[in-house]
Amino acid sequence: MSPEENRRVQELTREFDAAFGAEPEGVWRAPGRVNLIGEHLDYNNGLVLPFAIDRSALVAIRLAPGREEAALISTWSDPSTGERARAAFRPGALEPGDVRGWAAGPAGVAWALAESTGTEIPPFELLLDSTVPVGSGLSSSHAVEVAVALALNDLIGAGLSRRDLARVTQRAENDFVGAPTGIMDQSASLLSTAGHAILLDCRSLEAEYIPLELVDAGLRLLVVDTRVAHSNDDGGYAARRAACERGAEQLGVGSLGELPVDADISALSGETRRRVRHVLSERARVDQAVGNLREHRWAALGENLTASHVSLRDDYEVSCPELDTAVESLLGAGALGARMTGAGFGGSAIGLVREADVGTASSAVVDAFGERSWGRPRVFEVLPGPGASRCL
Ligand code: GAF
Repeated sequence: MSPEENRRVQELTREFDAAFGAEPEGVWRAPGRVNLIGEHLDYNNGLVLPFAIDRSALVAIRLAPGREEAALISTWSDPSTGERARAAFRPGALEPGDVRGWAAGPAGVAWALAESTGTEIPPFELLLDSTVPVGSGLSSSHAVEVAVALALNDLIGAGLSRRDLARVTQRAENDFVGAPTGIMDQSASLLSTAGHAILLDCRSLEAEYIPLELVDAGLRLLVVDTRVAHSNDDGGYAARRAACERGAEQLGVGSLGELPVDADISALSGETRRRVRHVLSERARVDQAVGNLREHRWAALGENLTASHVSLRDDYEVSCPELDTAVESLLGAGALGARMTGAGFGGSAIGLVREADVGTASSAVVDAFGERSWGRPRVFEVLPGPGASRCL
């Protein structure tokens, strides 16, 4: 845990005591993620290459069986007002759709954990804080769900493994929150190790750890949070997923992951063909990127990232003007490569930038947004951090 996280844990514990009149039973942290490459491949049974970032959700929790309802407080959902958001629900009587907004994730996890283990979840008191910007495409909501899942798993003694917990949090997202997401984000948060990207097989959840030795090579990964809020439950994500399923069916396979990357897709047409073309070309780029990363071929890795963006923009059609402008500005300022990361439709872009170019690249993006009268983007560096853990 970093000194900064340590400070946040102490502060959260103090605030928990002030809010609930008792110490928490523990504090758990779960990081957000950046996906280096392999976008929209998880629900197509492909390989993805994310890493946990050095920004995290923290939850302090205490089981409180004497209460009628779980009581939740968040310092995170609306940092602009500085006000604490509050929510309450009965963990033993939850049905999908019952809880909306920021508390839907924690409620969904309680529901999915109970459904998966047959254990009744007692009411609890929870205080949440996060440094993963909300709606930034850096897996802010998955980080919260993973922290809550780890905490409840420990506190009720469910004994689920990290891979089981990834499936529980996916169930919470899919069946309770109503977002038809894949399994990459929670797996990255649960399975990452510091200093590495994780080459994750999204069907088996087998992971291979690839050292991400950017800093030694004089490189940095910049994140541009466009502040165009993105959401995975507003139809665009589900439509992409449906197009992939349609394409697989028309090509006579159960999933696009079963096809060779050079499969003949001429039987497909229009939108379905473009979506499938992205999935196959992205799978090939993941293989190339892993080779380039292992061999420290940084320029070639940069080209993989930029080609991924072009495919997401033109074939998968999940980019937006702000993401395209971020990518073009980064490249114009000398980035080796840049792409949107995450689902798209807003959220964040990343750039692989030489250390000496960090200032110029950041200013180029901010200036480009200013010229278009868009809100100021948040630009910051990320490092590959450790996966989720108990910190108290
Ligand atoms: C979102 C989803 F939550 C992931 O499962 C994944 O599909 C990603 O978009 C796109 O690669 O983050």
